[in-house]
Amino acid sequence: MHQLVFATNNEHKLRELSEILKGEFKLLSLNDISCSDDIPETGNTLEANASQKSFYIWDRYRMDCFSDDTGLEVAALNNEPGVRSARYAGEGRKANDNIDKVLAGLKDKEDRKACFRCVISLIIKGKEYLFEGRVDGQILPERHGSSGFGYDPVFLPDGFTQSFAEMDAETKNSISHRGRAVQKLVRFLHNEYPHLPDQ
Ligand code: ITT
Repeated sequence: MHQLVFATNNEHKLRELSEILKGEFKLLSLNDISCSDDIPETGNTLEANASQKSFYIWDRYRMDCFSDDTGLEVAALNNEPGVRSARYAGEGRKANDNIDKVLAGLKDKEDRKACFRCVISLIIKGKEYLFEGRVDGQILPERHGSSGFGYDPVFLPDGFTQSFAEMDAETKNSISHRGRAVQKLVRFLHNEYPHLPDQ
């Protein structure tokens, strides 16, 4: 089975993608390749950050790899937190603080529309390909559920009655921003690189 390094320091993402890609690719974590660096993310867009993370690995390890950068975009907050989603409440703050800041910003606002956008940068044999996935929904007035991570407890995807944090992993992955971007990546690899060598 072909190996792909997933350039992320986020264990939740790693778990999600191991589940989605099982049977398709052997996923290697940064730990598996003995990389303990905190990979920089200094771009102003999801695309730039995803690229930066993938090339960080390609430049140093010359291994096929991918990374994703994800943002929650809330319409009434001028599409914030966006590219700053991980650090919305400040450097080193927790997901709970980020959620509190979004909820505070939406207090008294009627429009609670939001979306998650995920951009994946894939590098195969040194060439980069980008894939995007998006899911639209609403920010709930309070937290619901305890699965998932990040903003999941306050995100209600359109057409569903459960927040991402109330869904089982399979349901979230089938409709989520990351799940959709990964489906594109898998389709692309099957079509364009059907004979990647086993490693
Ligand atoms: P890496 O860059 O190491 O992959 P990160 O946690 O910094 O990990 P991102 O910059 O892509 O990841 O994500 C920004 C934040 O957006 C992340 O920390 C979460 O709080 C949130 N987030 C990302 N994906 C999410 C999801 O599927 N559900 C809920 N929140 C999510």
